[in-house]
Amino acid sequence: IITAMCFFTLAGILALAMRIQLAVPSNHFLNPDRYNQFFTTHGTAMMFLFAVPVMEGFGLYLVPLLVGTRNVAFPKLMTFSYFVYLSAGLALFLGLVCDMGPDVGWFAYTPLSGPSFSPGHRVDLWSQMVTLVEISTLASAVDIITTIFKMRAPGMSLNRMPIFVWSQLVTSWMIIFAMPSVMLCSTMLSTDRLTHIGTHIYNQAEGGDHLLWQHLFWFFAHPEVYIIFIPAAGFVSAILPAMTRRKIFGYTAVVLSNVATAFIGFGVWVHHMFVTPVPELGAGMFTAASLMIVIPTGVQMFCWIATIWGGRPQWKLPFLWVIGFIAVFLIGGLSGVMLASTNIDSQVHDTMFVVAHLHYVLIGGSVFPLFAAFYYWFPKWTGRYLGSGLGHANFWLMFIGFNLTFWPLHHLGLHGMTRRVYTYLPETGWGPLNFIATIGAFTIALSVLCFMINVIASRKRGMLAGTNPWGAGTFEWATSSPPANYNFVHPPTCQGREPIWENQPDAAIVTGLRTDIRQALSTTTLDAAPHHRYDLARSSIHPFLVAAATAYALLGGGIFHPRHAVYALILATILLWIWFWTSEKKQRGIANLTWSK
Ligand code: HAS
Ligand code: CU
Repeated sequence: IITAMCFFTLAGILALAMRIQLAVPSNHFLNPDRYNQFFTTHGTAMMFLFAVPVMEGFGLYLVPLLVGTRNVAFPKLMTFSYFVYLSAGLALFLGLVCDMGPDVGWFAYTPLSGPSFSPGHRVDLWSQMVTLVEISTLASAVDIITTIFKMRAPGMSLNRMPIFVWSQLVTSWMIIFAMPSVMLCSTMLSTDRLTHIGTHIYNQAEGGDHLLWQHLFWFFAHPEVYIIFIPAAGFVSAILPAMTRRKIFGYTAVVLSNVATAFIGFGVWVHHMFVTPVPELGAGMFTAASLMIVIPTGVQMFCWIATIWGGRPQWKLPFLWVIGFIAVFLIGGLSGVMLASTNIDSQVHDTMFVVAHLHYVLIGGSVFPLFAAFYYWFPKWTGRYLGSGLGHANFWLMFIGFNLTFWPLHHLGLHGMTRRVYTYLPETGWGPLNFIATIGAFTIALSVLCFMINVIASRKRGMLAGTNPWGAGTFEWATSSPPANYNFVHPPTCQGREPIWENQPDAAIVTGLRTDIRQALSTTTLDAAPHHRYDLARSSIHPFLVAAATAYALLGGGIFHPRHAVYALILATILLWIWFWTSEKKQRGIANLTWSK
């Protein structure tokens, strides 16, 4: 989570530079080449290195606590995933510093990103870091799914799982189907580009197809936007019950909406390609699917509103951020509905209108809930509240700054201002609105600064929060704050969807798990009946070494010479062999646990 926030800050600084460049017409703060590198690195970092990883970070941290277990299923895999992710992020930003920042947009369309239009190593680095970061994302997704399916507290059947856990489950499954698509297309881009391999997969002149790139990329990238939004919606569903003193309205409807969003989300990708030659009937199908996805999102929205309506809302900071989210995301969702129409889209595609839409949904739909999550779970991490004064400054500066920055972009887009062009002429009349947007961007930066100061100041000196500061009903608050490394000495059992509220005073706890080694209880997938004791991995250097070999394989092989990939593969095989050879025996037979009342 912290690493993702660092990438968020770096990408944010790039955005400020772009906004300075666009503040007035015919500006020369950034030259066109630098501008191209900045917007590409900004988009790449925000989508690949911030938004998805930060949500997975929350998943890896919170899922074990929420399902009442001691750890994630595969701690070593998580370590591997982290270092692969870190190396991908460092590669991107080191590249930028060395004037090797990618400059073809975060969706890197071929043939622009192919060898003939983008010689040099900028795109090589980009495509390999994308593959690398998705290896990490996949590893985390596998870890989260296994933890959810096999390690829930006894009694936590699937229909009692907290909605945040559901959202992580759905998201992780989406990752498993979406990420291979982008890994495939970025690897094929690399083989097209590498002179030693020299395939022509996207090369129209040699019988390849450059539109194949767009299909494979958007088949990943559209689901990706819901991979970011669904966990954020999970935050909202987790926070609202505690803030309104009631259970979520329409649990089943919310869960099924998430599942439906995941399914429909794989059937809308062509709405990013309406201006390519797609057959009219096909385009119509994708418009229909894009409109259909509004239904599950709308169902969730109305369930949240009903929860607030029927509860006793407490205007604390996490709740304020949730309200901000509902307002801002609604606007972004509605511009999405407009874009889903081929007629409108063919007019505003590639203009600032799309930029306005994507920031309303991404910042509104995931950064606002993310801040709600920070204010809500900070006491879990530190035992202290985040300060209220700086918290309110953080919220209001963000809310005002955000709308100042991105509302004008709707108008600019409708007036024809295209995205990804480094400047514009004074005669266009776009100056004043752009200037307002730049002021807004700096207001957002100020807001994030307030947040950072708040975190640093509150970490040691914030108001003490106690074990269950919000009076919430889910298991993460059933242990001390901050929790010990093993979360629970005696893991709890579960008798309802909000177990702290619903468990009888004599509810059983799990005893008999060893405390001298990392041991957890494995339960059955549907009903979470105790099954066996499960010894978790010990601390180990191997995941780090395998991650380093993986990074070397992709970056060395893709940027310098394919032979590096071969060396790295041999190295990684040896390292993996040692990893598995030295792993502890996992199962210790069927559980003979004592249950104490
Ligand atoms: Fe989007 C482009 C359509 C949701 C993110 N989207 C993007 C890009 C990003 C992004 C990053 O069809 C740009 C990528 C790039 O770099 O080019 N989007 C939609 C639709 C929805 C939607 C229909 N998007 C998201 C979410 C995102 C996200 C969530 C991230 C978190 N988006 C598009 C289209 C494009 C696009 C086109 C391509 C544009 C182009 O030309 O490039 C929906 O999921 C939104 C549903 C939510 C709501 C609000 C709540 C619902 C209620 C129910 C009642 C509403 C009704 C509608 C009945 C709608 C309250 C009434 C309709 C009226 C107009 C009044
Ligand atoms: Cu889309």
